[in-house]
Amino acid sequence: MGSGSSRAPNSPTPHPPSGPGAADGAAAAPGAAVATHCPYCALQCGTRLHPGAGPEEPLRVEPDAGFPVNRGGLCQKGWTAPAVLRAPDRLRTPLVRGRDGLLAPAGWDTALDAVAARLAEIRAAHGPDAVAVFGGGGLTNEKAYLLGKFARVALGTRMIDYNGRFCMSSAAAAGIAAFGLDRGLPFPVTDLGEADTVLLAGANPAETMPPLMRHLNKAGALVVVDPRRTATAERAALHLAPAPGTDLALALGLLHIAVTEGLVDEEYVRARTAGFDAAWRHAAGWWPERVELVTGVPADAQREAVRLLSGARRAYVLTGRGAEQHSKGTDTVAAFVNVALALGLPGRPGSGYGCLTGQGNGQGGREHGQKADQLPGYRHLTDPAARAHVAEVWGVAPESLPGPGLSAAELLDALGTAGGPRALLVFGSNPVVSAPDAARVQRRLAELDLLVVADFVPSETATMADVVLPVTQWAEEEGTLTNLEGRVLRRHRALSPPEGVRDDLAVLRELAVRLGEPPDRFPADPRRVFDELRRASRGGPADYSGISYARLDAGEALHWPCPEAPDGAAPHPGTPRLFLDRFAHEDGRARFQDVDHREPADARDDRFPLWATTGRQLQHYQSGAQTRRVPELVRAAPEATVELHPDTAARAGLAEGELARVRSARGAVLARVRLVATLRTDTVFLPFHFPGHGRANLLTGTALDPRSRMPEFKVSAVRVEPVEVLETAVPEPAVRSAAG
Ligand SMILES: Nc1nc2c(c(=O)[nH]1)N[C@H]1C(S)=C(S)[C@@H](COP(=O)(O)OP(=O)(O)OC[C@H]3O[C@@H](n4cnc5c(=O)[nH]c(N)nc54)[C@H](O)[C@@H]3O)O[C@H]1N2
Ligand SMILES: Nc1nc2c(c(=O)[nH]1)N[C@H]1C(S)=C(S)[C@@H](COP(=O)(O)OP(=O)(O)OC[C@H]3O[C@@H](n4cnc5c(=O)[nH]c(N)nc54)[C@H](O)[C@@H]3O)O[C@H]1N2
Ligand code: SF4
Ligand SMILES: [Mo]
Repeated sequence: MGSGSSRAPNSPTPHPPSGPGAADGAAAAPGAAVATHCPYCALQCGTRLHPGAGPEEPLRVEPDAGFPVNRGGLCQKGWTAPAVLRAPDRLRTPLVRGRDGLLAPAGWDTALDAVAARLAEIRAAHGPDAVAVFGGGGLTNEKAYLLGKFARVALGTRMIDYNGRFCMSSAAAAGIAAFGLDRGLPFPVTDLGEADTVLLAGANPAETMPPLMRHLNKAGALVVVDPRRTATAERAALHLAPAPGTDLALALGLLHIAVTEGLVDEEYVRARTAGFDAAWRHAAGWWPERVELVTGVPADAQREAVRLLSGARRAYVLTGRGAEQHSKGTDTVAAFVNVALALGLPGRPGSGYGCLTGQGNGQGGREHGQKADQLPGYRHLTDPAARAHVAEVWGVAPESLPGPGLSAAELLDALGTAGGPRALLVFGSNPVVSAPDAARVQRRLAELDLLVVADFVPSETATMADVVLPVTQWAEEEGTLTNLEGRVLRRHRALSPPEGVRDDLAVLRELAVRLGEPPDRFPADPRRVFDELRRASRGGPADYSGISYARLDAGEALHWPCPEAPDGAAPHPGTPRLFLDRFAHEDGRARFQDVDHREPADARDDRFPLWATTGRQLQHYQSGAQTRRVPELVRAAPEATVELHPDTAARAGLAEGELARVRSARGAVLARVRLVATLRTDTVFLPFHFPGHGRANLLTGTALDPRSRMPEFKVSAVRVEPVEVLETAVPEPAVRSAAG
């Protein structure tokens, strides 16, 4: 991997000097490199794509040395991303399920007419909420915005949510409660390199955001909180390995130590916060030895963590999915934020709290209205002023906008049930693999009258659909994404899409027009959609009104909020660092939150004596729909695995490389045993990137966080057992039959 080796020695080129023709949406001149960004995670590493002179020539991607987030680095997924553009099974024509139950190629008009007609029928028979929409945090800002508008205006449904609910929603809820605003990192990534101490709670960036490690390696001490000794933990000055689901107790304990050892920044707490006393009431009961009993983290290690943070001139507390994906994820993040507040970190230059947002547009995707309770600009759907503003931009009556609907897991679980949605449109997610209790989700999808999936590969969800719509990929389209530090970035078109493929914006427009919307209301040109998004976001918490394609193409680094400047005034420079003077609550103060520890939804017993936790490995991205189509990545990580301590494996009668069955109260997974001597003996780990019987989500449950509605991906009670080879030939779970 090119860790910096490909950095041009003395040419920090501005990013992005748009490729030829890029700005007007035409494909670049043959062979010319185009500046764009990696299609995968929220780091949004800057890249240059060399399209090659013809369709037979290899596509080559290289890191952009001038982009500060990755500075010439890329991970293995980024280097190999072009392979998905030419995946042999790439979708190139719409597919419609026929009377014989099989998906068959169809023309665009046939497919779109059929979808629109079925949607209209279902709506007429069962009301607008019978049609649901499921979006994704990988969609550009323009797509996420238009998808939300499509649901609220063209369909008139309350039922829209997206996979970000499964991602950073607990951190978002805790951040809004604490600071009055949710921007994953309220400071640029590069600030992290100046830190003396960084505490990472439940994040493994050495595998999930490798170029971020360049910044973290420059920092002083890393403190890693993870039940596993991950590649990130290997680089830490201190590794705390709590049992899965016990971070809340640990964070309460850290606050306890800060208070009892006199390390609280009292001046800061007095001047900039509220609610300390209520938070302390609970933390007072979490002395280090009690925390050790619950978490397994030695009392001395807890004290050392607090000393490393409080003794630092500049320090950060960061959370990842390991702390957040719990039925108490919001309270867990709140407890870590409480620690950061007690030590006076948030809103101080060179210090702070942040959440490492995950998906390519995980930040922008949560701001522009594909969320159940939200309107563009991170506005709230129940706020009358927000409804009036957005309705005016959309040219509809505020009363016509539906209210909030169900959250992602609840929405999926309602599909096809009495009174639940009868049709679902999926844009940018593969819930058959990635949703909790996946077998149940699969059964619900099979109950629908109509499932429509827009994708560029036949994902596990697409292969269940009645209609599949083939769409463009990153290198074939224009748009914007907002990375984990709230910086808005341009995606540039470098290639013409294959014939027969349309982009998501065009698909939404075509469907809206067929549902009777005026064509002007659903522009398909990304620049026009972005200009409308700017107006819709104006005055909201995530204000993009001062951002334009022209400013971004000129290489400006614009972090929201970036309001439009009054006539004649200099353009707003954007806001790389938030909260330096005040937090976003009306009184300017941050809030300590009053939280206490509680147990996970599952309990261990004789039948299920182990904790299973789930997450990621370096080579694969999410449900694997994309990376399982890259030969180099598949060779390195071909199949589902389960990490076990050698003693745990021995007790179960399993050895390295054997096939294990991991079973929870929901279902069972087949996975290859990997022995990991540094793992806790009460914990096993499965990546969730694999399909079929290898799906980690056959184990997970639908217990939800009461505030964020986040499922409990990170703790399930399981047992592990050997599998006789013959037994593995069980049939795959049911697929859909003919269209209804
Ligand atoms: N290679 C790769 N990179 C990715 C992605 C990918 O799929 N693959 N996806 C992107 C996305 S969308 C996201 S959200 C990010 C996620 O990035 P991360 O948050 O870094 O990823 P995870 O592996 O889900 O979880 C991080 C760690 O949490 C630990 N963990 C499990 N349970 C607990 C617990 O109870 N407490 C604590 N403290 N830790 C626990 C796991 O052992 C794991 O090492 O990655 C992004 N980058
Ligand atoms: N057990 C367990 N489950 C988890 C997690 C975990 O840690 N453990 N993590 C959760 C998290 S953090 C996340 S973010 C989710 C992610 O899980 P998913 O939502 O399934 O994410 P992806 O696999 O990225 O699926 C995106 C799909 O949309 C397609 N796609 C990509 N870009 C576009 C586009 O622009 N338009 C359209 N129409 N399609 C597109 C891709 O080809 C792919 O099929 O998984 C969650 N599930
Ligand atoms: S770290 Fe993320 S954005 Fe960067 S190359 Fe890897 S997957 Fe792409
Ligand atoms: Mo995510």
